[in-house]
Amino acid sequence: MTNLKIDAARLWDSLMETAAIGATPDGGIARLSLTDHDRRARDWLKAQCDALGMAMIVDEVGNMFAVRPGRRPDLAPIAMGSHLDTQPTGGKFDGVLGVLAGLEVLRTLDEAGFQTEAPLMLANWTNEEGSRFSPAMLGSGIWAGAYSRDYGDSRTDADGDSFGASLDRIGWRGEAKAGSVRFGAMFELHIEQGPILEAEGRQIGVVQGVQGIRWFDLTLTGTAAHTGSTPMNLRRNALVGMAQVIEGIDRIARSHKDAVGTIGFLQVSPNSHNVIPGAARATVDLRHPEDAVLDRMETEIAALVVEAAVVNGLDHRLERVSRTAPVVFDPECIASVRAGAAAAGLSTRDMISGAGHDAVHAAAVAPTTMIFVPSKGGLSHNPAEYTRSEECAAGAQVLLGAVLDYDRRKAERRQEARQD
Ligand code: HGY
Ligand code: MN
Ligand code: MN
Repeated sequence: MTNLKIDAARLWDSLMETAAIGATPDGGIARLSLTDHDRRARDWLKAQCDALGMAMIVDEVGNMFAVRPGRRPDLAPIAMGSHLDTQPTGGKFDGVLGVLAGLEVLRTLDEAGFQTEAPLMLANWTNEEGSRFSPAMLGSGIWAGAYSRDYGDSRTDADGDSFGASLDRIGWRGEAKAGSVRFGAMFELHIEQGPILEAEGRQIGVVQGVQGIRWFDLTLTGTAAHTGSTPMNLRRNALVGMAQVIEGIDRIARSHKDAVGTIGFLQVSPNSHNVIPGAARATVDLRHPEDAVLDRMETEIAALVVEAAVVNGLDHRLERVSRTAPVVFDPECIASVRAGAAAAGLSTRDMISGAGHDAVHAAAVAPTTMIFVPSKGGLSHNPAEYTRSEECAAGAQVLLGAVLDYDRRKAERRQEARQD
């Protein structure tokens, strides 16, 4: 392992510089996918990659891939990456740390004049959060073939604006076919977004995989009517039905060990003081490490929806919008993360990810793994999200070490194969 060291101050400066793009008064970031803020962050990243002389490939759903040549242009690149879009109540680190740590690795190698055998790649994936356009991890999902480009383009936000029109409006639809840009491995550094590393005083999470995730669109339809002149027994109140579903989903999730279930998005129509809600729309988010448990939860929730609809005289539609099975990351990539952490003298903890990441879809196509650093108070998707500078630097140092270790191991493997 080389004794190359990332520049912690430069990484922190880049984090704070990009945090200004879409900054909110409470110290967070609201940089929703395919908005002008997203465009400015993309423009910023491209300028940094241009300064390093890296060619940038952009695919037809806006995924960005910057390439640093290696000694062997014939080899598949080793990728690093994550996402620049945020939640509306986003923090300064979710996603962006993984992109900027990859940039810091490239800057460090460039300064040292160090060339890897395989090319290196830095990826920024479109629409990871899925807040403005559901589902989450949409750009990497289209790249991996989980969704079509047309499906992605058709997704609309709460105002009815489409993914496709928004991507064209910000001018970041590239020429490359989605999925045409390939890499040989991907390492994603990310904040843990949970309490474990901090609680156990461990510096690096060696991520083994990601739990299963399912999102559903739920619509309950009743009758909008006057709140003053409609007797209670004649109402078809969609919001009352939705309230019963919301409470029921929380109860069902609590009844399955290690499961989580949430309704985080709710639209009420017409949302007027003196009109009985005629329609209610929500997104259901279910997660668990085992698909079989998610199957059982899905069955229970479908029955819950029918019951709430019958009791309140409502029409109902429950549509599964996305489903990612539990993912197990690549053992060789994990071994390189361990080597990177050991070289940096950092304590580690094996864990699986509660949150979804683009690495979920990357893992379907190429050997992939993730590296976690602690989140203060386990908080994320909140303006108070925080990871200390030295923790960000530790993660970037492990990312550097892992990529170099992986490059070296692969070169040794090729050498051995030639000698056989
Ligand atoms: O939903 C997730 O887990 C990720 O933050 N998009
Ligand atoms: Mn993220
Ligand atoms: Mn997130």
